[in-house]
Amino acid sequence: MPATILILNGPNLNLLGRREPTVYGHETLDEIAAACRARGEALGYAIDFRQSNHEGELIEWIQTAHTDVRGIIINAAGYTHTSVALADALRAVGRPVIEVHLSNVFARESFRHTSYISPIAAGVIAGLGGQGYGLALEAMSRLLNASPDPGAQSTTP
Ligand code: CA2
Repeated sequence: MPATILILNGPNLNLLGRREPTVYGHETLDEIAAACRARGEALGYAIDFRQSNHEGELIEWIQTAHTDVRGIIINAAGYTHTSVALADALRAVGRPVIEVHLSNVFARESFRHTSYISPIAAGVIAGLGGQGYGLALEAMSRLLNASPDPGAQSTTP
């Protein structure tokens, strides 16, 4: 079974493509998920792509990330700027994290310039729309290749 990259999406991202296209574009979350699965397969990873409007559900998914989850890509949406609890869960799970935002949060209201997740993230991608997820997958794959899974069987005799 291929190793898994968990991609988490926070509140209201289920509305993508249907509301506020001038801010968030025309692509739906299902379309982004399909592109991520294809890119993940090409990179040799299974993609577990999820969205929730509930902080506790996101935290439970992080806490129960299976041992085959090697890395986490997250667009925590509004919780990015508010949730110490989500950041604590990401820190505790001990997997590399890459933070993604569709919009350039630094060109928007000042409350979006603060992220509780950035200090624990290996990197942050913002402002590139749905393609940010694909770029995050490429970066995660490189990160994981640079630090192989300690639990993996060695093929060297
Ligand atoms: O740019 C991003 O990806 C954000 O994470 C999106 C969040 C926002 O609170 C962050 O500051 C930046 C908002 C997600 C709401 O998504 C919608 C999509 C379509 C219509 C309405 C909301």
